[in-house]
Amino acid sequence: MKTAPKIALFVAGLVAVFAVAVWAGNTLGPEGDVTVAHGDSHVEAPVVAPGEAEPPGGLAATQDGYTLDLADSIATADKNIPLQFRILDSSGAPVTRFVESHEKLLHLIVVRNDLAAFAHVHPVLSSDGTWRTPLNLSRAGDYRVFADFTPDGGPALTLGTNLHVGGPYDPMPLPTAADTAEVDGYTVTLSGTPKTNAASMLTLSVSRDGRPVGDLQPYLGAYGHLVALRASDLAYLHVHSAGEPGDGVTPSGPQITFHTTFPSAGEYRLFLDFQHRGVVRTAAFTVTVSESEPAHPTAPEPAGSGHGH
Ligand SMILES: [Cu+2]
Repeated sequence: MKTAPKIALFVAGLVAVFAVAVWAGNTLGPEGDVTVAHGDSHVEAPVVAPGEAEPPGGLAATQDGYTLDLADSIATADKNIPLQFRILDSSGAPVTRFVESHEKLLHLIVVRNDLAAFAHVHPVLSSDGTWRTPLNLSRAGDYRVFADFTPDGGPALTLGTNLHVGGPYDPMPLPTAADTAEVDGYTVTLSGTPKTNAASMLTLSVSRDGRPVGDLQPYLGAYGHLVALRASDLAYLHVHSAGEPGDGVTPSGPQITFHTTFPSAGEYRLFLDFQHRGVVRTAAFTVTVSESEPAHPTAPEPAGSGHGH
C-alpha cells in the first residue's frame, strides 16, 4: 500500500516538469495566468529563451484531454454549409462552459489545405455543448478547421481537424511572398523581418487610395486580428496584437503591430482581419521566414580569444 503514494509523487513530479516545460514555451500555462493564481508571491512569467518558440497549435484534434469533434467531416461545396461540432472533455462529455477571449467564447478558423480559402467565424453555443455556424465554402477541397478556445478551468487551446468538401477541386499554388496585399481597394503593407528563435514584431499598415487609414474600428477588442499558418503543415501560430483600443496608447491605424515567434524557417500565410467603416475585411500575405543566428551560441569560445585562464 506504500507504493501508491510513491507513484502519485512520481506522477506529480512528471506533471510538474511537464507543466514547467509547457510554461516555458507558452505564456498561458495549464493553470492559466500564474501571476494571478499566485498573487501573494507574484510569480513573474518566465522569459522565453531564444530558440524556444511557442509550440504551434492546431496540429492535433485532441490535446490536454480535450477533443474537437465535428458532427460530420464530409460536406458538399455550398455557400451555406451548416457546420456542427462539440468540444469533448477527457471523459467524452461535451464542454459547456468556456472562458471568453477577444469578446468570444470560441473562434473558428477554416482554411483550405492549399491556403486559398479562409474563414474566421464565431459559432453559437447551445446549452448541450453543441456549436453551430453556417460556413460559406463554395470551393471544394480539403479543409482544416481550427477551434481556438479556453475551456472553463482548462488551458488555452487550438485544436484542428479535417473537413472534406466535395466537388471539383482545383488546388492553387501558394502565392509568392510579398510585402503588400490588396483587398477591396485597401492596400495593406507588411514591415518587419520575421525570424525564428526570437519574437518577431510585424507591423501592418492600412491605406486606401494612397492615404493612410487612421480611423480603423475595433473588431473583437483589437484593431486587427492576425492568423499565421505554416504552409507545409498548417501549424497555427498564436499572434498577439500590441495594445488594445481605448488604452490611450494604441493608435486606430494606420499601423497595427503584432508579436509572434515563428517555430521554424519556411513559408507562412498570414491573414489579417481589420474593420473600417463597418465592414470587416481580410488581407492575406505569404511571408518567408529565414533561420536567424542563435542569440546565445553554446559552442565554447575559440582558443586565443583573450579570455584564457
Ligand atoms: Cu474570432
